Amino acid sequence: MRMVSAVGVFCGIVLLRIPLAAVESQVYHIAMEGSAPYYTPELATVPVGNPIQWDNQTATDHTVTHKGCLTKKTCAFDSGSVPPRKSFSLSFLQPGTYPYYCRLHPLMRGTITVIEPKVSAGRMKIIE
Ligand SMILES: [Cu+2]
Repeated sequence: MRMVSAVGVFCGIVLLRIPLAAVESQVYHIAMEGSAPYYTPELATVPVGNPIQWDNQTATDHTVTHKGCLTKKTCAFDSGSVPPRKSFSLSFLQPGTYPYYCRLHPLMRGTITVIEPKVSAGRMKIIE
């Protein structure tokens, strides 16, 4: 009986570790929608290194354009037109706050905040 319990506890630990590893590299999805707030979530916080993907769930084209691309400062990303049912992905952004909008519909606005790995490292310490 003791052997069975020990195996059960061991398997439990292994199973807990698999989902944690999956969360680390998880794609962060932002939906493009036809009504406010248009980009859902409108304010997104993503740990550095996590890919970010915008999914166009509407019937028209949209863009994901960093504000700096229009102000001629740093242009961190500009998707170009993303057709219906298509996506735009970013694999890496430096930590910082990135306001963005749709070139075709300037009312569509969102903000991505990419945070330092310290935050997720802190979470790992609590779990272990
Ligand atoms: Cu749009």
